[in-house]
Amino acid sequence: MNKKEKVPYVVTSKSYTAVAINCAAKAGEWIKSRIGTVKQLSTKTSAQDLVTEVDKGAEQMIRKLILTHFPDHAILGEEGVEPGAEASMKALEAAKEEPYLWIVDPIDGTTNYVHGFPFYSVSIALAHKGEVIVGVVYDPSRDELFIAEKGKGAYVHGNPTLVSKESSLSQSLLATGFPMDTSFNLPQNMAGLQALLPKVRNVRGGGSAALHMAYVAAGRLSGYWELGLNAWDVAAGALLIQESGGKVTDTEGRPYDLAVRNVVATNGAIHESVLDTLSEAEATGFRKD
Ligand code: 2AM
Ligand code: CA
Repeated sequence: MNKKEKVPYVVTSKSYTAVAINCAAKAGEWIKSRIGTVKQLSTKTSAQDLVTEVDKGAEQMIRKLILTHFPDHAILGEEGVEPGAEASMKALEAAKEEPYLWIVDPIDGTTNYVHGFPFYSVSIALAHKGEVIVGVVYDPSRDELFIAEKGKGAYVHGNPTLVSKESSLSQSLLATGFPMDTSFNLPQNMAGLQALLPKVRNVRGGGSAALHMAYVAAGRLSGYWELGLNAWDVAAGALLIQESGGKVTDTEGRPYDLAVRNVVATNGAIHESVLDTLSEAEATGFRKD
């Protein structure tokens, strides 16, 4: 090698999980410090689909940090992909075979963030050949950091997380979301809500998929379902739930993988009941043709 050629400095011997935690904590603190200061509110696919300069700044911060430690890893971040379902699916298709792929949502729950409703999160996952091996969800409002490592369990505040024990829908507290796509996903999700609500204790719609999934992992929710999500909303939360003893599939019961957009995530015990109810209500979000 030419002696004068500049070789970028790479910090070695830092674990993937440590980097994920560092990124989530740093970005989360910065996001929180900027709450109420959003200057440029832009819309993506519709007037409801919001993005701010804070989303973009946080993603940049996370990208830089990841690449400082792992310059040859790939990164799929919400703000690096064109808006809309098709672009998301294409970006994932192109990236999912990468040996190491970081999947980043700098703010999951941007609408809440913009309104000062304290239920939003930073979601960071690392997939190895398509399988999620690290998942971190950070809630800056409560300073709660949820961490999962494949095969090693999941933790919040250093304590292991465990899904809840409810075994029937009538004892269950569920959460869902209200999709942006008003032509198909929204009416489908509303049909699911209509069918599930009378059977359960109640349903919450907090507005952050990743945080809802972290709550399922921690036993604060019995289950969660939503249609039309993206890989960055779900990847970290899925590992948290699996490592806490719960179950994550698509709405037709197929095992979770990075391409799953219609998600059912539960404590395991109520999983079949949720799937059956959605199926009976024809509310799985899969077109019949
Ligand atoms: P976001 O805040 O990162 O956009 C709430 O129902 C969930 O849906 C949130 O996790 C939110 O993530 C996500 N969401 C918001 N807009 C979306 C869109 N256009 N397509 C898919 N998911 C969306
Ligand atoms: Ca986001």
